[in-house]
Amino acid sequence: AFLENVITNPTFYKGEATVNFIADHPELFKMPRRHNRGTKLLNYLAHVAVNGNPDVKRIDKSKVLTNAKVPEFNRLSHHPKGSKDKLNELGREGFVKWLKEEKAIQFTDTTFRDAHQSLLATRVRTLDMLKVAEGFSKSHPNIFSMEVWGGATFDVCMRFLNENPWERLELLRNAMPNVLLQMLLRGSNGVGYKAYPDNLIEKFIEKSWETGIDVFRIFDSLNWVEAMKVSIKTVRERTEALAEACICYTGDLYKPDAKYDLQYYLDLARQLEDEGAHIIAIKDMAGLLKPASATLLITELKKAIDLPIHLHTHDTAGIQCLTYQKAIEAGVDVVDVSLSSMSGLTSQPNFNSLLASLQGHERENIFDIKSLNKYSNYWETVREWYYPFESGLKASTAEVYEHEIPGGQYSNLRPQARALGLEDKFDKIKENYAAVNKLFGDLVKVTPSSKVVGDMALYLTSNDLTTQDVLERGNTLSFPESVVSLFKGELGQPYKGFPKELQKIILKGEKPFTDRPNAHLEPVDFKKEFTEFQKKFDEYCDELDFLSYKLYPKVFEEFYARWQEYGELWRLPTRAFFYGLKNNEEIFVEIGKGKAIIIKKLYASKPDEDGMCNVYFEMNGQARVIQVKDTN
Ligand code: 3PY
Ligand code: ZN
Repeated sequence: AFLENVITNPTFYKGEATVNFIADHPELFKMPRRHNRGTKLLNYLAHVAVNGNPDVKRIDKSKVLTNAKVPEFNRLSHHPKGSKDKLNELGREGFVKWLKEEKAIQFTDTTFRDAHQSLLATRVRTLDMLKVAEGFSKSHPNIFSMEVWGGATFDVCMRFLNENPWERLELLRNAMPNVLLQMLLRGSNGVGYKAYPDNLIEKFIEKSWETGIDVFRIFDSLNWVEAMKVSIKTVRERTEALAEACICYTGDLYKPDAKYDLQYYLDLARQLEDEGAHIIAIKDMAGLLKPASATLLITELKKAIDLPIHLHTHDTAGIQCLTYQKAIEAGVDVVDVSLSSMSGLTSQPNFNSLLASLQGHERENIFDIKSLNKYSNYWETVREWYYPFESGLKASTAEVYEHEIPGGQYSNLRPQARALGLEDKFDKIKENYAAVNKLFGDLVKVTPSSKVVGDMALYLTSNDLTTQDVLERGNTLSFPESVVSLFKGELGQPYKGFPKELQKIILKGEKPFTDRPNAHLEPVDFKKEFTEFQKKFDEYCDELDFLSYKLYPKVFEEFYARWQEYGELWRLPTRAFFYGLKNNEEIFVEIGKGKAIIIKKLYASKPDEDGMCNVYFEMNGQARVIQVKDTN
């Protein structure tokens, strides 16, 4: 995104540029600053050699991190036709009709998004996906879709991985042109934690589609349809992608006093169908949908609506393959899975095993399981490289039915607790999470509403408070900002409203609102603000960078500064990125198409009296020395 110029412009390279081309596109003729790529990477490696990667809180010296074997594939062959080709051929209506009529169960592979969001705090880097993306889509073109973007990946890419999320999407799109690429969109909260102006969401959807997204999975963290309308409409009217609208599943359908009962879900699905959804997703973000409930919910949904149904769950309790079995028998059209080594626990159910269990089933979909196992083995090795980000959960747990923490949040909650010095109180945090949910009137808990419940649980735990204390002396307490914002209405309206007394206690006289939070936000003046943005940053920053900035101003600013200093860090191998290089270790870095450099770290000197260290390298055989201040 920072680096487009005339050579990459399709009008130009197809020879279709006319005399006005230069006048119309002055931006393409400014030569970007491509030089210094190698030096910038050396700056980073020198920095990590002396100060470490700030995201890695503990290094286990005994870990042996081995090389991962990429399953073989033919780089010269064409991609076989896949689901993306089918969408192009049939158009949206035809595609939806095909999906409803197709007998074989369809699969979405979440390995590139939700699986690592839920197991490794969203830290999996673009390079590790890119190595297998082409081969996977060539070997398994009958995958329904690959979930590759959205959710927490956008934020984490910039904040922790120093990667441009748009570039990730572009690279994956090019590597997998034949299969549908899917993203998770938090409705009017975009890929963030708060409401954004409608026209920003519209532009974000348009650009996401242009960059490569085919399926938008849209949800609202309170199941509030009002907050999903703009997104569904935009996907329908401004793109050729599929709008997959979610009913988020929580609680237990079968409990006699369930707040969210069968009727609730059926009404919700009908409303989403009326709003123009192409597909309905059941988003079971915490993995609470039990097998019998799946049978009931899917059987009844099939009668209530005329759309394909896509089921998403997390295997936290360990029985979700059984739920899938029941769902498949009840007629669900697509289920979300991840490759074995990236499945289970707070992630999605195991793709490879589920396939094996369905062999001979009337809805079997034929995949080459041996090949899938090879991909799983690749990820098994790669996963080890990310060991500092493992959640620590060792086995599945029935406790999830009590706390209802979403899979994607669970892997983050422990590091959050650790950062607050509360790791030894993790059991209490989980208990408080459930208590807060009850206090708040039993909410749908998924980003960002789940974050608010989590913030409150951490707040109670660190201050040794109970929910009773909140009700009795809440007037004297100052609550986390996110809690106040929720009760003000800034994330929308929950089913059956907020508990009124509690709302008064939390807002302390401030008036809540009940209309859409976006209605209170100034629309973005794209023309004016984009010009200001380019002035502030760089004339090579494009519209996509501008969107990143509008969604996450501070995160983008810091990311941009690091990008200027260190360049394209996604190109570094993962072990080098997180842990730096050992003395005399050599790495090979592809810095552009067909262009590679070899970097060898020799050693780092001890700090001098000013704390400065010299780090000695060889780059393509030439000696280089980089000075870095030791800030430890
Ligand atoms: C997200 O919004 O990131 C989620 O994965 C919710 O489940
Ligand atoms: Zn999920």
